[in-house]
Amino acid sequence: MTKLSPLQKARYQYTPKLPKMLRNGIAEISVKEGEATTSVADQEKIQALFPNTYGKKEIIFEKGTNTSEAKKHVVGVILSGGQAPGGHNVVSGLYDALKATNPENQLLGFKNGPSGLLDDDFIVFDDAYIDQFRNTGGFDIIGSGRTKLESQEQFAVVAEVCKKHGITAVVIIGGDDSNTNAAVLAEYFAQHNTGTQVIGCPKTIDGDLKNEDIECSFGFDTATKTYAELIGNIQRDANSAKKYWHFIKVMGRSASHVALEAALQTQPNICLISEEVAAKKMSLSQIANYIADSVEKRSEKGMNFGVAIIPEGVVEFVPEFSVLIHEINELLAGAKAEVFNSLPNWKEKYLFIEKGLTKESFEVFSILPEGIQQQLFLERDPHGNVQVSLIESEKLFSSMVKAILDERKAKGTFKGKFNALHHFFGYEGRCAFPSNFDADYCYSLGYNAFMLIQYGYNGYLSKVSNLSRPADEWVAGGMPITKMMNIERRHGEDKPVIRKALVELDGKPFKFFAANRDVWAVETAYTYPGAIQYYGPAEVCDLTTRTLALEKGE
Ligand code: FBP
Repeated sequence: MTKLSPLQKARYQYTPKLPKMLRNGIAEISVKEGEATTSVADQEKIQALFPNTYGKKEIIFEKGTNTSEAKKHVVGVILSGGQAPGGHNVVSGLYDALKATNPENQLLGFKNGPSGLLDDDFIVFDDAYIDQFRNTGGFDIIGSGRTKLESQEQFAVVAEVCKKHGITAVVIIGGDDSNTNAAVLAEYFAQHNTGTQVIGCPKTIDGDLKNEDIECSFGFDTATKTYAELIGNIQRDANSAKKYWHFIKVMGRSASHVALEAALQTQPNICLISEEVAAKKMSLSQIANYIADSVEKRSEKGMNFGVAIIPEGVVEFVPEFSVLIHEINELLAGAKAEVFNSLPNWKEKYLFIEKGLTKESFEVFSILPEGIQQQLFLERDPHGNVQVSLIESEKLFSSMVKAILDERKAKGTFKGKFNALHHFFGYEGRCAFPSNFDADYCYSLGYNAFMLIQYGYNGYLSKVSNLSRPADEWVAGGMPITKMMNIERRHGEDKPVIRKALVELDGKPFKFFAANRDVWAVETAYTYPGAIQYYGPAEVCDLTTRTLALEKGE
């Protein structure tokens, strides 16, 4: 038997907090239906694509007599996509509600993400198994995966698997893509009268699955607190040693919510926000000059150190860089990749690139450090495209800043020192022990998901809101997934998808940051959030993110 750490033992004993209306016992949870819904945009098209699940009503739960149909449920659950702290609590909340309703009910955990449903590979949960995972981080309870469930053929296989095991509902715990697919699967089940329901739960550390109904995706709270702790520690180190500039890339595949939240918690000298870079059409050298200005101003005050946060997806938001990536993808399309790869050395490859790119894109390419140039041609995905997320943008910007400062030094305008160190924080936060907020939120999402199943809803996202208030005041209910959808162009086709939430430049979190960052860029205004606290006063342990608090006007 593996020896448990004291915190692991203590977290097993933690009782997650439920919203008040879910605390009265299953027999006293009644449902209140609200207004019929419409999609956020493209209403006619979405309605035509989802004739059976479109326009359903928003619902909330309240104290009252449980009027749901008494029937035995066999529920299948999957974890989909990247890990996010709290996934285990969604499963344990779902399990507890399901067993509290009827001990005969069963929960099947399909392994390794959506592929588990296709391969009919699952375990049947029992108390002993679930108890090993309560309030712990990770998705190792059943594993996760990125297989997409989106074709009619796949849906037919899933329908067969559900029929074989008498599965009455499937719960999909995932991000915007996985929940989009959950909505399409729900429509398929309704259309084919399979009798199986589909319920989604909003997961992703990236924080980009949110809208007027979903206040935040789970995992964002814990992951950002973990990164903020590390960034705060680095800031202390920088301010102690006074000799390094730290360039810290943080996860967030495209949106910059993680970077922004980390900056709100730590007040670094620089934080790039990809959405702003795109809106202002900033070039790579504009960004590098912006950082170099901060380095120079701080050095004039004797501070040859600093911290810059770089969101993982930023380069894709730089217009000239996206054009360059597009041209590189074209340059190596099909057989041309073989020609390129057969060239004997980098010098010849470089000439090939020079000939193949437009003048403008070659100019951008030529200012990149050689390591990054080579990365653009080495790291390809299975479709032959550049994997932008693998680009070490923290190194890209620090070397561009160095080149600018060297020039300024030669001209005599920069007299300070610039030594850079690099970090990438992503995987460090995705499986942390969930904060009390995520432990409570996730357990509530799972518990609530079973209530939606019990009341017969299909194609709904488990919704828990009023999250900036204590859990007691949270509101539990459900929202049709189609309400969050619009039509977007994906791989050359119009597709119904849940709209991804990027950082809003007129939103309160960004505005607060923008109003303060000029001071942070020059002064040492660091704040130190410290490690996540699990035990102690609520104002230290149960608070959620600055983003949510600012969005709620608190
Ligand atoms: P999800 O959108 O699936 O939640 O994953 C987000 C994320 O954590 C990003 O922040 C990151 O870019 C990506 O996953 C990394 O993916 P992988 O785990 O496949 O390396």
